Amino acid sequence: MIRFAANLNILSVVDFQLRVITMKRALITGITGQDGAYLAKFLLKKGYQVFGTFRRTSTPNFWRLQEVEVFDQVNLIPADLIDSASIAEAITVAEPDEVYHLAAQSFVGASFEQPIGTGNVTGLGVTRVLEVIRLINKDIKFYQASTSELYGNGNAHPQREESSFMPQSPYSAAKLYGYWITRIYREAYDIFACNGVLFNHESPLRGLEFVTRKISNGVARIVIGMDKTLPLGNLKARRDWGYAPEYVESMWLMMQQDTPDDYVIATNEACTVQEFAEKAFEVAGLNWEKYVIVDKRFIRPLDVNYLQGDYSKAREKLGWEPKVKFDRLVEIMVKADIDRWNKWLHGERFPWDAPHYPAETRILTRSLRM
Ligand code: NAP
Ligand code: G4F
Repeated sequence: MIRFAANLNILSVVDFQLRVITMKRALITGITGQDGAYLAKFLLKKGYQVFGTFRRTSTPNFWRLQEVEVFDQVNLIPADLIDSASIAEAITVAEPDEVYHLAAQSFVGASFEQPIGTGNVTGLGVTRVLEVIRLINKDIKFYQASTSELYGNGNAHPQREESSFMPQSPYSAAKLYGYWITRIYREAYDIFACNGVLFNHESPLRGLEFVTRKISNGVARIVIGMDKTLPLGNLKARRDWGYAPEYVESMWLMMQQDTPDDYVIATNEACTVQEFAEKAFEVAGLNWEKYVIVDKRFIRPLDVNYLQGDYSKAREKLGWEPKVKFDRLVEIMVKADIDRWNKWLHGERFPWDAPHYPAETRILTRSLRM
């Protein structure tokens, strides 16, 4: 089927026809999140027509798409993971070749406060998407955003694809269900469905409640004199921290293979939260010990102690390799937040202070309402 694509650079009629016929269509659930924004940018560069689901919010939430400068190139479809009909609508409207399922209640801390909601969205939400694919078009490829949290505390490290799972939170229990339902749909219905078991990946687009961004933003606020301390929880937790823009490439690579499979994506290096704080304050020329305090409100009822991923399979089969390592990652994040706060001091808005739904918002539904 020839599909119309609004963002084509048309050089000639032949070129137009070739490109329109071959242009792949991707649907990203959770396009407003950290990974969603980077993946949208990545896929647009690859020549995809990109569709993404978003939730209606009282304040617009498109700042990440604006920050990576793709907002006017993506097509947005309203959908919520607790609403199967809206997922069916999104897949019907987008007619995707590939679905990247990134949407989730993704904050482990919040999953202890809302365990049932997290199970519904982060767990059952996966089945809702897979069911629509099974019923509408089994040729659609499916990527599930699985997580290193699945490993919990039950393993030696580094963890690899065959390591056992021992979830330690309602979030990771829900993700474990998502992991297995993905494999079950692959085997039962022959759907191209794969799990990317991604270890922590961070960036200046990371949500403020996650520890890395909380630290980089906290350092920036201390630098400009807004705060005097940075309260944190478990400083001893070890994570394998990578750079989000590189991790989204692995998602695409998994979807281009001849057969669907599951892959660990990581850096194979692990550092503690304390080491992240030490390095972050060092980037700003400060000594962390003067500012970091432990506040028990940020200590979880259960926590994962040590995550370090062995990405050998991804390197061998996908040719994927991380380039940005720990020190550089911390530097990128701290410098970005200091830059944002300095701009704010000079009267500029923060990127997330989007004032209204911009006029160029391309919202699609079958019963177009705008
Ligand atoms: P994120 O920034 O928190 O983005 C989550 C996305 O899900 C947002 O677009 C959010 O929409 C959407 N969402 C939440 N609840 C929803 C619902 N009920 N219906 C529809 N959409 C909903 O997360 P991320 O860091 O980009 O991570 C992407 C995925 O990878 C998540 O599934 C996460 O669990 C998983 N993962 C992340 C990491 C990591 O280190 N970043 C590692 C392993 C796995 P709003 O913007 O409206 O909130
Ligand atoms: O930054 P975090 O909240 O990330 P966490 O729990 O590792 O989860 C992230 O990575 C997972 C992949 O492994 C994803 F699946 C998940 O969606 C999410 O993206 O916490 C990291 C560590 C934890 O051990 C936490 O207890 O930092 C510790 N920590 C210490 N003080 C803190 C704080 N975490 C937060 N959020 N805030 C603190 O003040």
